[in-house]
Formats: sequence, structure tokens, C-alpha cells
Amino acid sequence: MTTPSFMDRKRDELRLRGIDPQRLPPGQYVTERFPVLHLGPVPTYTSLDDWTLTIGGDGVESPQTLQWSDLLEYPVTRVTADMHCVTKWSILDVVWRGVMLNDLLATSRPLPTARTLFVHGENGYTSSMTWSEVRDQTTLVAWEVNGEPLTAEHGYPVRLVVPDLYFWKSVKWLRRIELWVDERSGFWERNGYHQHGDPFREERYWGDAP
Ligand SMILES: Nc1nc2c(c(=O)[nH]1)N[C@H]1C(S)=C(S)[C@@H](COP(=O)(O)O)O[C@H]1N2
Ligand SMILES: [Mo]
Repeated sequence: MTTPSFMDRKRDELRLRGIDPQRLPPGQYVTERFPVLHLGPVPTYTSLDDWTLTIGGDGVESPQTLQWSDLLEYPVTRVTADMHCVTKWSILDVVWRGVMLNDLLATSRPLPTARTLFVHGENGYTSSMTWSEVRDQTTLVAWEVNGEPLTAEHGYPVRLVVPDLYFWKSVKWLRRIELWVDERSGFWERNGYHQHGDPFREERYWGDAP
């Protein structure tokens, strides 16, 4: 007899709670808290009057600058998703509310040749994704989580939410969204994390399954 591992015990706990352990990607465990994780200080905003969200890069026909009020003109979508941090914690059934990234970018007319989605947070944090992939998924620009506006620590006023990829891609304090024709890498993608980052394929670090 071998002692069940930490991960095995965690999976048994889920079964007991009526949650299908298959929902959990390999190597992850569920936490009930909503951890806060980021690099650098939390930005603060006294007003959203001069806050902007810009859309640019050589992969869009019409770059634009949106004000906070412009953002609220778009159709609102609610998405329930499980989020998986590469440091192995997962949070289940997170309810996000915001605008579909695809809708938001449509007005900037993405070029068919656009390849990389490159996203910037307030504090210089960036992340990169394959545009053709996230375009077709439920990628959101969200301002609400579990029925409440985002708190400062979780990305107020808006953050990206990419439910299908590791949580490092979900850039908080979103300020600039770019599409580029070439391939490029964001902060973690340049510093050891996988270019793609699918939790179910356990694409954590450089050199993990391609
Ligand atoms: N701007 C910014 N966004 C970020 C990060 C960061 O360092 N800066 N960290 C990422 C990582 S690694 C994770 S796991 C999630 C955590 O989101 P949370 O703090 O709301 O739980 O934010 C992501 N978004
Ligand atoms: Mo993370």
C-alpha cells in the first residue's frame, strides 16, 4: 500500500463534494479562497474620467481609443469558468461579466493576417496569445466577478479573462490590446512559461509538451 498523494486526496475531496475531478487539469488542486497573485504594486484610480483602453498593432485596420463609457456600449456577456494558475491552484465556477474580446476588437477590424494577441496591463505586465485561438473562445474583457465589481487587487477597472489558458494570460488592469502580424512573447512567455499554456495539456514551462 502506498499513501495517497496530496493530489489524490484533493481529488477524492472533490468527488465527495459532487464535483467531477475531471474538471481539474493535471497537477492542479482547488482552493476555496480567491488568491491574489501578480508582480508589482496594485494600481489605484481616483476616477475613470481619463482612463482609456487602446486597441492597436499592425494586425488591426482601425486602431482606437475607448473611454470607460464606450466600453459599456457593448453587449454584455456572462461566463462561468474554472481558472487555473500555473503555480497549481485552481478556482472553480468563477462568474465573470464583461464584453467578449471578439466583439470589442471587431470595430477595429482585425486583419486576416493577424497572428498574435498582445495584451498590456497598467504596470507593464504583458501576455501573448494566438489570436485565432482566443478569438473563437469565450475570452472576455471583464469588470465584474461573482456579482461584484473587480476589486483593486483583482484588476479594477477591467481585466482580460481567458478561461481556456493558464491564469497568467488573464491580464489585470488592462490598458492596451494589440494584434500583431508577427509572433511575439509577453512577460512570462519570455521568462520561462509556455508559449501556449493549455492547463489540460499541462503546458506550464518552456519545453513542456508542444
Ligand atoms: N497586470 C497583471 N496581471 C496579471 C498578473 C500580473 O502580475 N500583472 N498575474 C497573472 C497571474 S500569474 C495570475 S494567477 C492571475 C491571478 O489573478 P487574481 O490575482 O485575480 O487571482 O493574474 C494574472 N494577471
Ligand atoms: Mo498565475
